[in-house]
Amino acid sequence: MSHLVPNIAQFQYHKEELAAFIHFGPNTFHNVEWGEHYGNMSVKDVFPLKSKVDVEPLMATLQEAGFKKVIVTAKHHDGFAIWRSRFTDYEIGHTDYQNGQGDVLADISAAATKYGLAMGLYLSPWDIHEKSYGYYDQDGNPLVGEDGIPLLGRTWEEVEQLDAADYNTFYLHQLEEILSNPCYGCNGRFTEIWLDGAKGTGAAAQRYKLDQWIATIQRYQGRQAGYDTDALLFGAGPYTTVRWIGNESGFAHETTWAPARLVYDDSGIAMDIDTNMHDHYSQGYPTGDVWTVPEADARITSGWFWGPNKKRPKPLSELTEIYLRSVGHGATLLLNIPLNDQGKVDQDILDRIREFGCVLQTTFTTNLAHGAKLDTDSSYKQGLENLLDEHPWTHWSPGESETEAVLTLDFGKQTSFDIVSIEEAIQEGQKICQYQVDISLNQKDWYLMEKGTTIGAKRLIAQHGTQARFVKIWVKAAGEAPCLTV
Ligand code: FUL
Repeated sequence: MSHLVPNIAQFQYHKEELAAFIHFGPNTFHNVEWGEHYGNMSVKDVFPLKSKVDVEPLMATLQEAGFKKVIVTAKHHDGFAIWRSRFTDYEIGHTDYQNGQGDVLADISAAATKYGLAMGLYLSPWDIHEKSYGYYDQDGNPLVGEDGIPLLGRTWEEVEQLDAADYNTFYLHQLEEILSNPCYGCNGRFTEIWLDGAKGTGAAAQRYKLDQWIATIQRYQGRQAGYDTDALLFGAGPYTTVRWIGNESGFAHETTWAPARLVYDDSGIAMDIDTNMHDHYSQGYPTGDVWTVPEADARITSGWFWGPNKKRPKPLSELTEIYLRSVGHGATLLLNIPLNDQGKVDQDILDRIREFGCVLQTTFTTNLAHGAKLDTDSSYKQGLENLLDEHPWTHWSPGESETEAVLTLDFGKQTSFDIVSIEEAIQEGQKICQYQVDISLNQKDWYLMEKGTTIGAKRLIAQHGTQARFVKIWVKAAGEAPCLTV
């Protein structure tokens, strides 16, 4: 049976687990959170920072805490470009930032490169400021209604011909401007592109030519450009390889599958993906057509952007809960860290990131399984050591016809631990649909620690100060052998 498996870039992202978002732009200076048009305000007032951003402390802290990537809002919905864009005046070169000579995206890129953090690009498709957004004729009359349907019974071809300025071309130019410039990205590379689908109600209708955008992205950042992998794509319709988890709290559902299904139009063309979204969770499907990394985005403060009343970092306990319910539910965690109006990160936020990293390191540095005796009830015991070698590519599964497996760990004496971590060898596909973990002091009386459904890239079962000598892990895959790794 052949399986849907992640591509190398997806596999790596699953294993990296942690990425940081950086939201920074006009909203940072005006205590605004979302979708603002700054009206007639001069561009110098829209973005008033004069001195260079100071982001090296952030990169150093993230790197030390175990984060592997930063995704930066080069342009948010307000349309302001934090890089030097020659396609608009609404950009950093028209402000007093470093006397009009500076470039925030280049500064952030240099700092990320220095600390070896990969970079992702957030370039909002919805652009409130750009005049070409939407469809208008030479005289400024709308060609498409707010419902997205062409007015006066025109066809889309007619609308596009009459459209005075084409937004898709504008967006493509900006994309190309960033992706072709080696000053942007980590050593000139972006490994993930975030095509945010958010758009305000009442905003002009605009169709996005995803095919063209994606071809451009991969031409500069994918295998075509000589890299080993294509760039990961968020919000890219049928091309999506990283999917939204369905909420902004950083929580993946208890049952989270990586596969999603393609959605076709009447002529059989794939238009989008169906991620099985219910009640603010995209759960994915046990079988599907496309592997998608479930990415749980969350905020370290209460907002995406910094502001005087939204700058307090969440308590450590909340961050660890987010980690357990994102990474521990088979997703990756994309945690937002806002830059403040001085172009740096508040010290108490930096401290919280550091504490978070320390908790992760102290929790996971000692793998008690290393000193334990590992056994299975399966007749196929060969390769069990692969579950202890810390190597993500090696794995173990029971005999081919066995759809269930029981693993037992014996620590030799009563032992205290906090977390049981189970990983599926997702390079063979995601198959496990049920698990149960029991603990015992004597191998006769067993106590249920937890039972549930999916494992995926990682399942974390946390219970502070658990005391046991034996741990029994039972997993079941649908119709075939489960495959585990560490
Ligand atoms: C959303 C946006 O509307 C928010 O402002 C933020 O950027 C978040 C990460 O994505 O769709």
